[in-house]
Amino acid sequence: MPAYVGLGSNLDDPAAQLAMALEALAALPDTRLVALSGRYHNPPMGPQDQPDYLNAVAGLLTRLPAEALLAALQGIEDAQGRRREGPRWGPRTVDLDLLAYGNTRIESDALTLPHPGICSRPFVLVPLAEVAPGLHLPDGQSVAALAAAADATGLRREEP
Ligand code: ROI
Repeated sequence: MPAYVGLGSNLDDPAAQLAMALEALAALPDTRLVALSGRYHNPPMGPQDQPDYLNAVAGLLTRLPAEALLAALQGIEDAQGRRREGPRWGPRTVDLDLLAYGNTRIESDALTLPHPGICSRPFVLVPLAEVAPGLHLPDGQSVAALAAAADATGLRREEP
């Protein structure tokens, strides 16, 4: 199954946090890391009294069920010292969001797919469109069209 993961960090050397998380994604069982967007610097969405974020999107091919993949992502976050008791929308060492899992729609207590933040977050849409320009959300919306229409003010792609 193709799956897309949003990565974000704004604490403890974000570039190193993303690199570590990518190594962990590449090492997941029954999973291949097949695509990686550029890295985007951008100001925080939410409370502004926190450092800027580094965001990227990874494309996976996986045989893990969505719930197992989500649990694995949370395991990677925990291994990198993610604290969950901070303020809502506070700073984080690493955040791994399961954005889409094939065309699956899920609404359970544990998991909503596609991720409800995709459409409103330029720092998700723009890198997602980079790795999956032909992707459509289950409701038919084109990710490329959403990204082209997004307000990318403040989103700065890192030079390779
Ligand atoms: N803001 C940006 N720019 N990038 C993120 O990854 C991000 N993640 C979050 C909140 C706190 C909502 N803000 C963010 O979880």
